[in-house]
Amino acid sequence: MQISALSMQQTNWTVLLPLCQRRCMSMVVFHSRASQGQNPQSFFRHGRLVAHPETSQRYSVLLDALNSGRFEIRVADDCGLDPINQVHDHDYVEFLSSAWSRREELGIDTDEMLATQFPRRGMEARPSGLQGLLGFYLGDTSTGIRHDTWEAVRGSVHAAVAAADFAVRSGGPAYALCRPPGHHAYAGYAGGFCYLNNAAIAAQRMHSTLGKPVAVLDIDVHHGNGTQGIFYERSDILTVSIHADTRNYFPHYSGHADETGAGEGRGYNLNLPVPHRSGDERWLEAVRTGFERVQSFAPGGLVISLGLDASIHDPIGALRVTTDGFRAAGRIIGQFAGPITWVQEGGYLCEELSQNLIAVLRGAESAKSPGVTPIQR
Ligand code: Q9C
Ligand code: ZN
Repeated sequence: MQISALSMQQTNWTVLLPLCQRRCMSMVVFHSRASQGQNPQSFFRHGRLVAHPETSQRYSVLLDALNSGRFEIRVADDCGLDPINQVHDHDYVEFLSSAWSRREELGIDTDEMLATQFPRRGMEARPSGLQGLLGFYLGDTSTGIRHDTWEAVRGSVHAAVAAADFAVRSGGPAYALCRPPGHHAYAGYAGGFCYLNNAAIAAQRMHSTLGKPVAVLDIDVHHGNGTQGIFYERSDILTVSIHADTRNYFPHYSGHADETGAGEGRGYNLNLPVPHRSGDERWLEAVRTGFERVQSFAPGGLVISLGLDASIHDPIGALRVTTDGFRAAGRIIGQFAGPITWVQEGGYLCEELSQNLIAVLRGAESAKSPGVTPIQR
């Protein structure tokens, strides 16, 4: 009798738990068709002109993977310019939205406008001419302006904001298939394939809708320098970045452990650089450390800058993370008890790109948050 009572109890739990997880912890995906646009042609790698890695094929490949994985997929609504203006400088937004229409000022016929001069320290004047403005607002040569750049980067923001709003409303996780990526974009300029900082915009959005502190955890292989810069003097949005050591790696001029925030924000930025060629073990140790900092901050919501370019197979990566490593990272992060907005950052075409995305998202879905019992949620 006792034995059958016990087995009844166990049967109930094993039935209830997966049901509840499916209802509460399954990921909803948001994207915009505008991510099909903006196909940059020029990319200088070590001074040589090569094919640009940040193409719309990334969007198709990732969307196909999510479709095959039977995720719930929704097209994001247009959230307008307000969420962008909450994070970015108005003069920069004005430049991005109007630069293509001014192209004739360059006096050449072109399908892509690139910067060729960049202001250095001590050169503070804002020029009025278009060529000067390109150098003023585009941080490097990887971020050209094309006919559909503005539309594509806005679409990326729509996905991020729709996902952030869904996560806050449902209390669960949402994934934004943002493309172009965003985490290298500062308040006032583009860089590293990024124009508008989707993750920062999502974090600011969650901050306003929740009325609580928010954390950003960045696991892209590159330092999330734009996100760090945007929130550097704030204590209500924590920024944590795990990335390949930047002493000899993009973005080159930031990403070190001694960058801890300034003013009010002192102590609210954490950089966890890892040595080049690090594999799962070393990387996951940093992910755990970063996640522990997030938990100790006790935010109301969490944004993940999800780069997949820490992969051992990434064409421009510097680390050696495997598909199992990504799944394990998902399981760590999925323990967070509040709303999570996953924002796609880097991760470039390679055979394993799709499976790494599915692994991290499934890992997160399968994680049990210790503070939340199935019956409460
Ligand atoms: N010779 C993201 O993953 N590499 N951006 C520049 C210049 C830029 C990566 C190399 C890498 C940017 C979102
Ligand atoms: Zn990256």
